[in-house]
Amino acid sequence: MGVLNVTPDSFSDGGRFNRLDAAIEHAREMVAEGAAIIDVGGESTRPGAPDVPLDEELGRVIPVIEALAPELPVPISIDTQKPEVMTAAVAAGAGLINDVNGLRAPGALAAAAAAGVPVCVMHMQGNPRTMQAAPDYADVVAEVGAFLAERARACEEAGIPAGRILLDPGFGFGKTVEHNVLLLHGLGELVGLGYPLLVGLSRKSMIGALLGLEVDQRTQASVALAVIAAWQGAKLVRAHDIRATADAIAMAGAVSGAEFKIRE
Ligand code: 7PJ
Repeated sequence: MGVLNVTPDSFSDGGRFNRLDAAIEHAREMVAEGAAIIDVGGESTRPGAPDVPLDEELGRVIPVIEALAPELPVPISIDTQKPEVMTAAVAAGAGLINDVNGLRAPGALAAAAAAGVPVCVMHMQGNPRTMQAAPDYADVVAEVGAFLAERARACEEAGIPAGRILLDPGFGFGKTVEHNVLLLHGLGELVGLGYPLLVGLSRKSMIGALLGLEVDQRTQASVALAVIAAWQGAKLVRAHDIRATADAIAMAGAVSGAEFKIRE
């Protein structure tokens, strides 16, 4: 899943792709490099980011989705927490709803169910403004797992079929570096919930904290984290550096496939 930020303030590409032409060009490039989904987001969720008004978010994402949907050979996903944006984005051609808030906003579950597309529900402790102040867990893997199981149940009760639900542990969303590391180490437990897992580790601050690298220096470490996640069973990896990530997880897939064949 290639990240297409259309925010003026997104932390990892500095808002370079906020203009329509540049956004379309970047999406094409990511598809050419191996992206299977393009994730369009108009609401920065970096720690401390201000809330984006509905009209402004719609104005950022809808023109991009309308331009991309007819020409891209892959589905477009909409990264939003707002039910109105989910509905409008799917009407404009988006084929997946990606909500870092786990469809917890009033009306989000109903909007996603009515849209009739797959959803990704992510775990976050707190909200983007405050989440990094004091993340706290007794057992991060168990607590994130329980939350995701509850959200999957809520989705199914709202009428979203199990086969259209993806889960995401939400790396960096209300988690310390240690929480993120423990969560990735224990990812197999979340795979066991029985829904495909999506992970987003690309360029995240845990890499900065562990290696002392700036955002534009985190490609190699991001690729390593993507492989670790894929090796443990994650089905989708959200990333900025597509060629490197796609090649690396293809290698992980080739080797895990070989193991499967030998056992047969
Ligand atoms: C994620 C996301 C993630 C999902 C962002 C960033 C922050 N959606 N949107 N998972 N992260 N599903 O890219 O660093 O981890 S925005």
